[in-house]
Amino acid sequence: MACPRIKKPWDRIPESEVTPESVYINRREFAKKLGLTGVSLAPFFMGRSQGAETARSPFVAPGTLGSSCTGPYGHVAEFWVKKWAELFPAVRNTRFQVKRTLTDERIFAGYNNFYEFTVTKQRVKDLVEGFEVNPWEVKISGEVKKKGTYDVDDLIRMGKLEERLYHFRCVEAWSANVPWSGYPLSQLIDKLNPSSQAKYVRFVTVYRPNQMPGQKRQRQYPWPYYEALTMEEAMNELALLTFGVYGHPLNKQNGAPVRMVLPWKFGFKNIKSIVKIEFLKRRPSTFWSDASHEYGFWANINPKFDHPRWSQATETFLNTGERIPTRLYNGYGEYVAHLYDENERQFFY
Ligand SMILES: Nc1nc2c(c(=O)[nH]1)N[C@H]1C(S)=C(S)[C@@H](COP(=O)(O)O)O[C@H]1N2
Ligand SMILES: [Mo]
Repeated sequence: MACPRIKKPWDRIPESEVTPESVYINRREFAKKLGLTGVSLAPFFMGRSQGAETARSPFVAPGTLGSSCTGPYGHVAEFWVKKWAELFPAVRNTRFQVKRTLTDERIFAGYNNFYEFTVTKQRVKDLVEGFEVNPWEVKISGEVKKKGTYDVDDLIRMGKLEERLYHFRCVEAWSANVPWSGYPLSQLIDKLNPSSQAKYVRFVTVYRPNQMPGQKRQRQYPWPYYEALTMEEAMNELALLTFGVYGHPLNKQNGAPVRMVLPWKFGFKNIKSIVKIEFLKRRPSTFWSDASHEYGFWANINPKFDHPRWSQATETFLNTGERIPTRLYNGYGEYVAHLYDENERQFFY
């Protein structure tokens, strides 16, 4: 069965927003810069034929890489590509702009934190192939009127899908500019009608050790992955319930079929492959704060407070390899600064 053709999202990005560097990446320069920062270069350049590397533009539309819509970088679930053909690509909300270029999808989708599969970022894309993302249901429970089990196909239609360019920042001090497709979580919450008792929202990732080798092998972690937000954070307009990336349904390695994107918080709050959303009276713990004292509940990005293992003053931009300054709340202070005290270390780890 042929793959539906996916419109390349960068077709829709106005010239003025994309610098020429994004169209042609000087790989050697990029490698050198990354090398200097201590990030391994291997992920981006290995495992592909050298000939193809030089011949092909760095942008490759998912779905053009292989016969089953799965390419080396774009493990898109064909089922959702077809089912959601009329929803993608979503119209871009131009209120959200990023500095610099968009990160090449082949880079962003080839360098993943998804510990359910492996801790080796460049290997996640290879291990997700057997991960089944349809059918997919999300259970809504707790202090909320419309409890129940929702098919993700119903969930995606409960809000108005849009595309947003967000700056994405991992606590490991790398960052990317990514076009996500989703709708504000607040649109779903409004429809679900939580009670006045609901003060926190908790999310849980799927538990499938047979499809997720890391859940079997890394027994030190409290699987399945779980995260949480205050109700105020969940209702903030930046909090995006996300179903797509680069103009198509999410790649499996990016958290298909549904994940959270919270651009003012470190990457680890951006929970992937969600199967449960709970409304709670009391603050629950989170996967990373239970796994390690190095991480806390808030995890807001702030260049002033260093993580025990990574300085947060600067970050490596995954596209050009540039070292760039980290911005308070990742540059989203106008939306979230009123929620926290930027001088309190507790808000950052
Ligand atoms: N379920 C789950 N969600 C997760 C993770 C994970 O290991 N498991 N890693 C987090 C971390 S540390 C980061 S940086 C981002 C990475 O998202 P990406 O691979 O789409 O860039 O996902 C976050 N969400
Ligand atoms: Mo991360």
